[in-house]
Amino acid sequence: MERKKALITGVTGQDGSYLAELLLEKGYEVHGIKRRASLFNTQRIDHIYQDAHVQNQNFFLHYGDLSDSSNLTRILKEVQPDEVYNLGAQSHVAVSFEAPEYTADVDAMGTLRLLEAIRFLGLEKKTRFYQASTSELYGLVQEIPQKETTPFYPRSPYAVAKLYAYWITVNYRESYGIYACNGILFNHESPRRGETFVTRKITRGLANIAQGLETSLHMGNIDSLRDWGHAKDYVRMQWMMLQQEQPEDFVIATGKQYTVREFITWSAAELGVKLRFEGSGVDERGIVEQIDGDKAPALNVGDVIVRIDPRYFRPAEVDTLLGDPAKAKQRLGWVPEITAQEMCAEMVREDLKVARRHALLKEHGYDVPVSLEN
Ligand code: NDP
Ligand code: GDR
Repeated sequence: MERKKALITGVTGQDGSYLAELLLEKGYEVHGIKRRASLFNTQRIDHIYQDAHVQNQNFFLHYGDLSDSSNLTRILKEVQPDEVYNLGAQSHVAVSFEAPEYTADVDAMGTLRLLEAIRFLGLEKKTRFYQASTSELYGLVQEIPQKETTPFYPRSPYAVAKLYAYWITVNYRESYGIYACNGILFNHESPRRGETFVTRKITRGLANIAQGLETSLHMGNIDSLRDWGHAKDYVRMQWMMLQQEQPEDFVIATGKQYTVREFITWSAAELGVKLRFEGSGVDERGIVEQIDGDKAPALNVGDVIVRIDPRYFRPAEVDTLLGDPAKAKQRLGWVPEITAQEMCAEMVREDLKVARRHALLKEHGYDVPVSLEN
C-alpha cells in the first residue's frame, strides 16, 4: 500500500513539530510549509529533518505563506496530500490587537485559501482537512464547561478571525462534501511552546531568575483561568479526528482549570524559589506566596519578584476557559495523559537546562542570548 501523505501548515510551530513527529512515526510522508525568515526558524523540527540531499527522505519542507494563494495551490498540486493539517496562524491573542488585519488575512483568509485550493484542484474527495480551531471562540463565556454546542463570543481579532475559519470549514464540508473538521482545542503547552505565551514566559523567566540571568518577572492578568493540556496529547487527537468515517468537530481539553497565578506558584516550587508579587492587580493579602521550604535553599536566590505590569493586560480579556472533552472520550476514546502540573514540571526542567548553559557561558565571560522581549 502506498504510504499516506500529509501536508502541515505551521510545521515550524509547537504543534506542527509534534504532529510531524507523530505522522512520521506512523509511516506518513510528511510535507510542511515553512516561512522564509531572516534567521533560521526550524529549530523545533531540525531533529527530524534529514539532510535534503539524502535519498529516501520522508519529510519535506516547502517555502510558503498562508497569505499567498498561488503558492498554496501549487504546493497542494505537487503534494496531492491525503490529509491537510492547517496549524499555521498568527497565534498570539495579544499581538492580534496590534496586527488585526494581518491576523485576519492569515488566520481567516488563509483557511479559505487552502479550502479553495482543494476545491480548485478537484481534491474534494481525496484530501481530508483539519482546522486548528480554538477555545478562544468561546471568549466571553456563555456556559461552563464549554462543549461543542456552546455558543461562541470571540473577544479578540485573533478569535474573530478563527471564528471565520471555523465556519468556512463547516461550510465547505456542507457545501462541497469535503472531509473537513474543526478541533476546538483549549490551551496546550510544552517545552516547545513559544516564549511569549504565558506558561513558557513563566517557566523560562523563573529559570533565568534562578540562575541569576534576570531579576524579575513582569506579568499581566494572573487571575485568568485556563484549561491547560500538553501539546503531545493534543496532536494525537488532531490525527484521530481525520481517521473517522464521518467528519465532525470536537472539543479537546482536560476538564480542569487553574489560574495563571497557580502556574507561577507550581513553577517556583519546582525551582525551589520564593515569590513576592508586586504592582497593580496585587490582591488584598499583599501576596507573599510561601513555597515548599525544603526546596528553597537549593538555588538560594532569595525572593523572586513577580511584578504586575498593565502593559500585558489585553483590551478585552477572556477570564475563564474550561472545556468538556466528553465527546472526544466517548467517540474516539481520547483522554489526555499528561496533567498540567506534570507538564509545568517538564517545562521548568527544560528551561532550567538552557538557563544553566547560559549561566555557565556568562561565568566564563561569554555573551548570553537572553531576550528581554516578551
Ligand atoms: P505557534 O505560534 O507555535 O505556530 C504557528 C505556526 O504558524 C508557525 O509555524 C508559524 O511560522 C506559522 N505561521 C505564522 N504565520 C504564518 C503565515 N502567514 N503563513 C504560514 N505559516 C505561518 O502555534 P501553535 O503550534 O501553538 O498552534 C498551532 C495552531 O493551533 C495555531 O493555528 C493556533 O492558533 C491554534 N491553537 C493553538 C492552541 C494552543 O494552545 N497552542 C490552542 C488552540 C488553537 P513561524 O515558525 O515562521 O513563525
Ligand atoms: P491565550 O494564551 O491568550 O489563552 O491564547 P496566553 O498564554 O498568551 O495567555 C493566557 C492567559 O494569561 C494571561 N497573561 C499573560 N499572557 C501572556 N501571553 N503574557 C503575559 O505576560 C501574561 N500575563 C497574564 C493572558 O491575559 C491570558 O488570560 C493561547 C494561544 O495559543 C492561542 O493561539 C490559542 O488559540 C489559545 O491559547 C487557546
